[in-house]
Amino acid sequence: MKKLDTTLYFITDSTGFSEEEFLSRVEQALKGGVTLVQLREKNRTTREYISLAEKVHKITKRYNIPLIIDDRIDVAMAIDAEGVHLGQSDMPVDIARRILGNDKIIGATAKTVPQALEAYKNGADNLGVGAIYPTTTKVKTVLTSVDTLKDIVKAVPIPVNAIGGLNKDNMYVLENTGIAGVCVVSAIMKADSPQQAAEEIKSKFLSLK
Ligand code: TZP
Ligand code: MG
Repeated sequence: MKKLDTTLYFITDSTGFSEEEFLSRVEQALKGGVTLVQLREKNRTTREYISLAEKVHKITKRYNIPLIIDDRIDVAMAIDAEGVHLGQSDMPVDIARRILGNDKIIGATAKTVPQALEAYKNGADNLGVGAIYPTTTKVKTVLTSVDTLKDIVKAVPIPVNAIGGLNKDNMYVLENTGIAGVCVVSAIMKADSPQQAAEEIKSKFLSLK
């Protein structure tokens, strides 16, 4: 059975942290109540990605939280992660679904209603939509309006998460959008206390729902 609670979807970024500090921050975020973790690594060799993914997976399993691997279905399969997240330039969702089977979580990025419908029809379990605000995290993205976010939520029956520049103080724009949750990188990753940041963002989001 796929367990999918995307209320507080924490996407990691190890840039600038020692491995020890990085893993500690991931664990603090889990203590703070994140409901899904995505390992997102853009500058590692396959071997390094697998090695780090194994370490993160050991931690997420202790908290019974699914681990999603960004971009790379080979890395996800290598460590038996719970799922993958695929962007518009990554492996197409239908092909990934054929390879991974029905038990794995496949998330997709969508910035428009047609992209969302295509991902859903091809077997995506959940969508990430954004960037809602400009982001300091290294990513090639454009802004997505809150209106488009609402249209996407109406168009597909799967959980939709907002992403991009979100923190506890600017999430109010997501009120009445119908989203299932928020995706956050730096507001947790770079917080003085990732645990407290996760707690605050989660309760803020739940208060908007
Ligand atoms: N896709 C759209 S924005 C983004 C991704 C991966 C990064 C979001 O990072 P942050 O730090 O929460 O703005
Ligand atoms: Mg990607």
